[in-house]
Amino acid sequence: MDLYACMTPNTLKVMFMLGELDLDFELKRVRVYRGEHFAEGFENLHPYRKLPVLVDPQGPQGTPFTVFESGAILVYLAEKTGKLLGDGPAERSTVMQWLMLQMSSVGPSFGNASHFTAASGQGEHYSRKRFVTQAARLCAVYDERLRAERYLAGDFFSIADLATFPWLWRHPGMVGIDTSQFAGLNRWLREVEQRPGLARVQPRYKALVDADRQDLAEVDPDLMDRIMGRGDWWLAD
Ligand SMILES: N[C@@H](CCC(=O)N[C@@H](CS)C(=O)NCC(=O)O)C(=O)O
Repeated sequence: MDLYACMTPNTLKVMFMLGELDLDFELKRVRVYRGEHFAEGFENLHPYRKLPVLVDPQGPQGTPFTVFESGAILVYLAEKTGKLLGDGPAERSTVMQWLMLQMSSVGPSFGNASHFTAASGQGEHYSRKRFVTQAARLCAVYDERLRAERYLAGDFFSIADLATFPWLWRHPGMVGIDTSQFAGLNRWLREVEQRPGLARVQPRYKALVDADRQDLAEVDPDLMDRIMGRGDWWLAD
C-alpha cells in the first residue's frame, strides 16, 4: 500500500494502524511546505488536497483503490482485515461514536488550538482561548471515559483509540493544557504508547517530522498563506 503523508497526527494514526496490522507500506512523502499537494493531479488523490491518503493496490474489486480522510482510512483498513472494529452492532457503534468524536471535535479543536497558540503569528486572543478551552473540555471528557473503561470503546483496543492517541499524546502540552489531574487519560496514554504497532512505525514517522520541519523552516511565506487560507488567499474579502 502507498501512504501519501506529511507530518500531522492524522498521518500518525494511519501509520500506527498499519503498524498494528503489521502491513508493509510505502511512505510517499508529500512536501506540503513546497506546495506539492497543490500540483496538478493531486486532486485525484484528494479533492480537497489534504493528507493523509492511502492507495491500496488490491482494492475491493482487485484494482487500486484510493481512500482519503484519516478516519475513513482507518475504517477501510479495519473492514479489510476484520480487525480493531469491535464485534457486533453495539461494539461497532461504540467504536464509531468515539471515532466520530475524534474526527469532528478532537482533531479540529486541537488543530485550531495549536494554530492560534503557535502558528498563526497574529496573536488572536479570542480564537486561542476558544479553541484551547474546547480542547481542555475534551481532555476532561476523555479522562472521565478512560477512568471508567480501559479503552475508548470498552475493554478492547480499537480504531477509536488509534485515531485519538496521536492527538491527545503531545498536543495538550503543546497548547498549554495541564493534564496532570487526568489520571484516566494518562493511564491510557502510557498503555497505548507501549503498543508494538507504534514502535514499528515510530522511527519512520520521526524521520518524516524532521524532514517536514526542515522544509517548514524555509517555507515561502505566500505558500504558507495559501496553506493557512489567509493573506492574498483570503476568499472572504
Ligand atoms: N480531516 C482530515 C484532515 C486532513 C488535514 O487537514 N491534513 C493537513 C495535515 S498536514 C494537510 O493536508 N494540510 C495541508 C493543507 O491544508 O494545505 C483527516 O483527518 O485526514
